[in-house]
Amino acid sequence: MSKIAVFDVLDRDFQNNPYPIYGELHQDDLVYFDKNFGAYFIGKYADVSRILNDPVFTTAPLAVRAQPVMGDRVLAQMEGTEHAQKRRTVLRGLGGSYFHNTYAPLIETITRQLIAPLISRGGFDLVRDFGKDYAVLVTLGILDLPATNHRLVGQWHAGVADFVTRLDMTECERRHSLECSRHLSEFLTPIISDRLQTPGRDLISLLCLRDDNGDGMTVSEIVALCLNILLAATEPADKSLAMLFKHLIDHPNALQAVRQDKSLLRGAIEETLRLTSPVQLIPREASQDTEISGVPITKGSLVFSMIGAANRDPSIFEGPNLFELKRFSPASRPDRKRGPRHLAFGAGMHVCLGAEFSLRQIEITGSILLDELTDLRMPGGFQLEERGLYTRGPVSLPIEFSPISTGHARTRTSPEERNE
Ligand code: 2IO
Repeated sequence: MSKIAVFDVLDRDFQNNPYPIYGELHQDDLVYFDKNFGAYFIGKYADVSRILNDPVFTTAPLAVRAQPVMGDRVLAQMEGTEHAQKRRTVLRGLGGSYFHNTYAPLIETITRQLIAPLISRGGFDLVRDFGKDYAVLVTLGILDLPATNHRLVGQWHAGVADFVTRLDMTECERRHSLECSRHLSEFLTPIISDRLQTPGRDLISLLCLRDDNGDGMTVSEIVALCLNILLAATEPADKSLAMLFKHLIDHPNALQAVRQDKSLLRGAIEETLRLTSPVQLIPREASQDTEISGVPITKGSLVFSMIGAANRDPSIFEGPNLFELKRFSPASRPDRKRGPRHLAFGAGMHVCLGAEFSLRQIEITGSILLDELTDLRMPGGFQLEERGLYTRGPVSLPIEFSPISTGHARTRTSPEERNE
């Protein structure tokens, strides 16, 4: 049976570096309880995996945490046929031939256009100079939205993301977030109305389709799903990309191996997501009295699954605090078997539907950056500062490299042009 331990999620040391506290949780088999939030924080892999798979734990907390800035329900709040249908629609719009024909070239173009002016500098900040713009531009591309004011959209996104993910919002900050949400929905509404009239082949148009009876989603439901996609696609992208490069630069052998064999990149991304999960928490509510590892949990309790902690559970992952390039490459594992899955994308019926998309996205961009930036390093003495309890990532990642003399980032990507 686990022991309950007092926990202050806002504690400065924990915010600066949660990993030692996750270590104590595993070592002493603890269930954390934060009195101020009246919430449990659960970090054992087996418990987290059960919570995310057990219908006793509902997504009810999203009604207060997300719905006010989303304007309507997000996918994770839905169940049954409604959930299955809408999830299928979004998945269809993200995958299959769409990815190959539309998104892959788009991601490549955005990546090349953004690094083109940075390459000759011999160094830039992978978060501030690249990642933030990159994350918003790819998301706007997914929704086929105009990129003209992408910095402004980025600011609105940040306001909305704060509302969903910050645990210490002041009244004034909450008002600002609601304001950002209003701006975003004013940006989206006329575009959605247009696509309801004359649908194209983009993801928003798929959401606008009606069934044989002429029934479909309302504008407010479509706006909410677009905001859901906007947040879910933008928020983790720059964080995952920057941490991938941080880990690779910290592990020169891994960096060298990935450069030589690009098929290792996918495993490197998965290992990055495990070790430094861009989403660290998933909130749930107990819909009836239950227990977690023997600790009684009463109906109505708020329970945070600490997926970032579960991903470092030593009973599941050997050397859990180490970056192990080949941990998720079955072909290169000694037993050639697939090891345990990480929980960075969640689990159960609400498991991230953008998982495959995001892996391919970071794979495309990571591969281009590796090709264009040789002799990668971070400035001497650089100290990584990560921020965020719910979503977490570096505020800055300065990188230096030797500008390559032969060739430079191409911004032309059409096959005709490439075969010139
Ligand atoms: C938008 C938190 C970035 C989701 C969320 C309220 C619902 C859901 C998640 C992820 C990541 C975001 N929750 N995506 O944790 O859609």
